[in-house]
Amino acid sequence: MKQKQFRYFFLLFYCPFQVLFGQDGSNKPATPETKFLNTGLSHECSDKLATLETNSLYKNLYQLIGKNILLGHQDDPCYGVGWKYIAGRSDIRDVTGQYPALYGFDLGRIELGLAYNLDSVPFEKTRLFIREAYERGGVITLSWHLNNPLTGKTAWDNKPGAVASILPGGEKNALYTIWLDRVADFLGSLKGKNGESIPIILRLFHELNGGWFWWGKDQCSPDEMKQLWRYTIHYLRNEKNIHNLLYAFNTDKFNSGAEYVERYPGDDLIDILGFDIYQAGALRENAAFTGFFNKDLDMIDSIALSHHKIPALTEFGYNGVPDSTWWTKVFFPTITSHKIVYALAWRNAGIKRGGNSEYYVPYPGSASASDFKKMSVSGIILFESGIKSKNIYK
Ligand code: BMA
Repeated sequence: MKQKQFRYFFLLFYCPFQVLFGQDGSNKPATPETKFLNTGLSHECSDKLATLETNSLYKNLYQLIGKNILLGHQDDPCYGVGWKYIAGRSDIRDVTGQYPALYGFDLGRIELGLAYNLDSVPFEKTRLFIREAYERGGVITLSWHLNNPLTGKTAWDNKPGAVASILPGGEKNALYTIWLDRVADFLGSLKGKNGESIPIILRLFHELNGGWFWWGKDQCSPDEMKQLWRYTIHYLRNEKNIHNLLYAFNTDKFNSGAEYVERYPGDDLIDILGFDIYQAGALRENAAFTGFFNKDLDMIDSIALSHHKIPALTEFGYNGVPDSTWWTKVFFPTITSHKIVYALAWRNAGIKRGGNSEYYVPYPGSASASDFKKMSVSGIILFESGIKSKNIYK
């Protein structure tokens, strides 16, 4: 590295690293939470029958609180801007030389017994990509944009009544149970080289404080939502014997702790507490976004730690990332001053039907590509090699 470049690198990363994280690279201040973290409590995940690898994933993620953040990307090996299903390809890898540390995929439409998900990704490919990601030491999270069981339309068909209809006694309970059987079949089929189940972070009923999905806040009562969580997890755990899951609860952006926990089903069910946020609409400008983002991160840190759970940024994005220094000026300083252990960027759909484009991580030549690459060498945010070195399943 040339002298000038090194100085720039030093100023950009080492100095903020020192300020934010201290000499030992830890950003844990000596708070009561920190003491709690060191007591050895809370190192078991919520499923008392979780597989060894699943429990290790939980313990190891817990240990990363305040130290590292796994950078994730939805559908990363499936497609990117201008390409689809090219072996070994990933927009994150094209820009940084490395795959992300965390991979998101979606199960939407698996409930119907279809071979493709709602974004046309074949489930066979998802299974293969999950296995490859796991072999590389990466972490996998699945969301589920399941259709509306009452109307048969999409997840965004938000007429009230669907949640009540699938609870025990409801007219669609039997149908929902078949849907869970199909999810369980898929989850149970995810095996590593030695036949062990691959641990998955299952993120159900996401953004439930919004009104856009059929499971949203205007479509059911808090009690109905809690019952649905309880029914679903009980069924997967106890009826289907699925024990390779950590469960993530997540809202959209939120205004208060009370709003956050209103539909929270309980510490015996959940492992990870997160929220989703996008730089868009009223939060389009960096200052507005950063203000809201900081406030929600502060709250998620304290809610998660008081429940002895793992805090995470379960989805984020700034479509197209038009600000060429957004990663190092906005994203990096904000997330590294908090305790989240992972951040999942949403999918690089590219140019969509109708001409709009959608992508949340850069591809080579896009506006924020070189800034993202700079961020990738901080050592704090983990990519492929960083997560591999953590041996997260051991
Ligand atoms: C949305 C968009 C949609 C996609 C959906 C589920 O945010 O990316 O195009 O179908 O997520 O992945």
